[in-house]
Amino acid sequence: MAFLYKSDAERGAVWARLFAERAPEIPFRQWPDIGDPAAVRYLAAWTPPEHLAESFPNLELLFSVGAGIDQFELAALPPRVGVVRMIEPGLLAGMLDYATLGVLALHRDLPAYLAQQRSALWQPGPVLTAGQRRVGVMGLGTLGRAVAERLATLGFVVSGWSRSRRDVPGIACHAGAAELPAFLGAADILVCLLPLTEATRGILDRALFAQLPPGASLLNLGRGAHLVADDLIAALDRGHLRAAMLDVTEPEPLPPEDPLWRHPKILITPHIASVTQAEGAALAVIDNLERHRTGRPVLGLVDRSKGY
Ligand code: NDP
Ligand code: OXD
Repeated sequence: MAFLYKSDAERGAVWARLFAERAPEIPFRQWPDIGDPAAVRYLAAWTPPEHLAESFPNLELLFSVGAGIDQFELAALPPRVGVVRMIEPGLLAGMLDYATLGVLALHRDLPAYLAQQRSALWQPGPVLTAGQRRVGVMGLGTLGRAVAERLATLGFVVSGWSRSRRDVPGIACHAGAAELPAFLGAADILVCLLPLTEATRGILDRALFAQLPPGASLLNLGRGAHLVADDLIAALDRGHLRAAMLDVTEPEPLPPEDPLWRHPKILITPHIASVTQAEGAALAVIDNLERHRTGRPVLGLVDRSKGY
C-alpha cells in the first residue's frame, strides 16, 4: 500500500514530513518516484497522470490538491475510485480574505475610481453603507457558505443560492432553478462560488445578467468557464452592469490580447483568490485516509453523478 503525491515539489516536502510524523505506516512517494504502481492505493494531484486507471490498477482514492475537481475527467475513472476535493482551513481563510476584498472593492466602486485615477479625474460618486447593499452568493458549500456568513458580519444584506435547500442563519437561502430569478433580482453584487459542472458551465451569461438589478456588479471566484465573457462585456458596455472582478478566466493564463484585460470596468487577478496550504492539506488528507481505513465517511467525497 502506498500514497503517491503529484504536485508542487516544495509543498510535497511538507506532505512527506507530515506523513512520516503522523502516518508512518503509509509509504509516501513523490512523483516521479512512483515505486510499484500496483501498490499505489491513494493519489493526490492537481493534474493526474495520463491513463490513470490503467497505470494504477489498485487506486482507491484520488485527492484533488484544490477545492475544484473539474480538472479530472470523472468519466474516465473506474467507479471504484473515490474522488475527494480539498477542504482545509488555509484554503478557506484565503477565500474569506479575497471575497471580502472583492465585495468591498465593488461595493465602494474601486474599478471606477481606478479608471478615474488613470485620467487624473477627481469625481466623487455616492457612498452607500454595507447595509444598503445586497450581496448574492452562488454556491453555499464549504466556501460559499462561509463567505456569505462573513459578508453578513460586515453588515451586507446577504442571500445565497444552491442546488439543494440550505439553512444558514442570517442568510436568505434560495434553491434550484425555480428560485434563481428571485435570488438574482436581489443581488447588487453577485459572487460566484459554484463548482464547474455541466449544469453550471456558462451560467454567468446574458440571460442571467438581465435578471440582476441595473448597476449590479459581478465577482467571479469559481471558474473562468462559468462566465460567457462576451456577454459580460456587452452588459458592462450598455451600462446594465457596473463592474466586474474576475479571479478566474478561460483560458488561464488569459492571453495578452484578450479584451477582458483592458476593459475599464473589469479588475482581474491571476487565480490567486485562495491557495491550498501544504500543512493543512496534508493533515486533512491524513485524517481522511484514517476515516477511509476505519470505514467512516471521507470528508469532501465527490458525488460523481452530480459532478462535484
Ligand atoms: P462545494 O462542493 O462545497 O460547494 C458547492 C456549492 O455549489 C454547493 O452549495 C452546491 O449546492 C452548489 N451547486 C453546485 N451545483 C449547483 C447548481 N447546478 N445549481 C445551484 N447550486 C449548485 O464547493 P467549495 O465551496 O469547496 O468550492 C466551490 C468552488 O470554488 C470550487 O469548485 C472551485 O471552482 C472554486 N474555488 C476557487 C478558488 C480560487 O482561488 N478562485 C479556490 C478554491 C475554490 P448544494 O449545497 O445543494 O450541494
Ligand atoms: C481550487 C482553486 O480549486 O485553487 O482550490 O481554484
